[in-house]
Amino acid sequence: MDTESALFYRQLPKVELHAHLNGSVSSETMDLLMKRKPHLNIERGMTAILREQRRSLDECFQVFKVIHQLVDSGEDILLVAKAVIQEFAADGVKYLELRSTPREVTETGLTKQIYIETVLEAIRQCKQEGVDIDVRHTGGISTCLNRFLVAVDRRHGPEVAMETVKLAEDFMLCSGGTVVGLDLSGDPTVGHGKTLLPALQKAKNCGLKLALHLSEVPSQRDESELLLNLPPDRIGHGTFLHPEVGGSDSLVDKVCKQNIPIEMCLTSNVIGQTVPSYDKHHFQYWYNRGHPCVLCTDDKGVFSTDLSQEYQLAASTFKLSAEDVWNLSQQAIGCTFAPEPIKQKLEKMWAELKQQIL
Ligand code: 6MZ
Repeated sequence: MDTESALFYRQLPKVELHAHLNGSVSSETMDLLMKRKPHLNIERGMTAILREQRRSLDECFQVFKVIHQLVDSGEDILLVAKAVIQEFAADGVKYLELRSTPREVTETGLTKQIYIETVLEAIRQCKQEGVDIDVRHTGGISTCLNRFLVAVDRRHGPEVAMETVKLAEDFMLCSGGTVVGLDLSGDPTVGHGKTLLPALQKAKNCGLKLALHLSEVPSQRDESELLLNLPPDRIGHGTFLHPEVGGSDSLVDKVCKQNIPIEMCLTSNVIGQTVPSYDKHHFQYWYNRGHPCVLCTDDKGVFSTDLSQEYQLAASTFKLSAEDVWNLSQQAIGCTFAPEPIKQKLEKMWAELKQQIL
């Protein structure tokens, strides 16, 4: 099939491993939330950035603060989580690991416990409504298998991180396999990962998989050295790990020796200006080394994108053939935190769909 056709990317079965819930809310859902809360006077331009626009990372983080005002109750979370899952499924995502930072809001009665329960309820409802993997899979259906990573916001410091890990552990034990890991995210210019090491180590010891944002900005070199010793199970962004951009051979060695997959979000990095242009994206460096790279959206709502567009962008920028694109999406299966039988099911699905799509 033609790699310039948008249909090819939509039909391509995909795995999404780096999607922040509140950053993934679509403009349609935002409209609903704005209608529910007219007194906040929030307009569309405050919750999303157009593809052509550029912002500082700091400005991007301001957008999340606005969105958090709009999504502040259990009811809102159920609405956005269901919509986000359905949108990923409609975009051809067959397996989704969603991540989100549990919040408490006294005025609405939202607690961190309720927050996570509500995301899990959204996942359950989507499954019941058929937005989940179909064991008897036949090609062409919009199905999506969902997992959840509990996120630690680095800005909140070590105590909150430890509390969040305890919560994540409890849910890992009682969610029937839906809570699989822990994400470390938040404004990378704030705080230092060394203070979070005990919490991250505890998470690892209790069996949570670790997906850590690493070297999203240049100043995180020492932190990355430290956190790579854990080691994490996947790296978010990893923009400044390699020596050509101020990283180091030692960082690259650690990543390669431990074969840690890197989640890459092209549009997010270019809009947020941590990468100057698509053709300078670090995807090229790691892809050329044969290292596992997983294309992801990061915040599809905030950065006005979807996973199909991210694959199309990578293909056109780095001159990937249809076969290359297919292999890239299939390789992501091995990078999921899913148990082996699910991975095998996904592999089977990819094999069946390959006949029809390639
Ligand atoms: C680091 C990011 C991020 O958790 O409320 N987040 N952290 N780097 C990024 N690159 C742009 N994009 C999103 O989703 C929003 C939260 O995800 C993290 C931030 O902590 C943000 O507040 P949730 O669902």
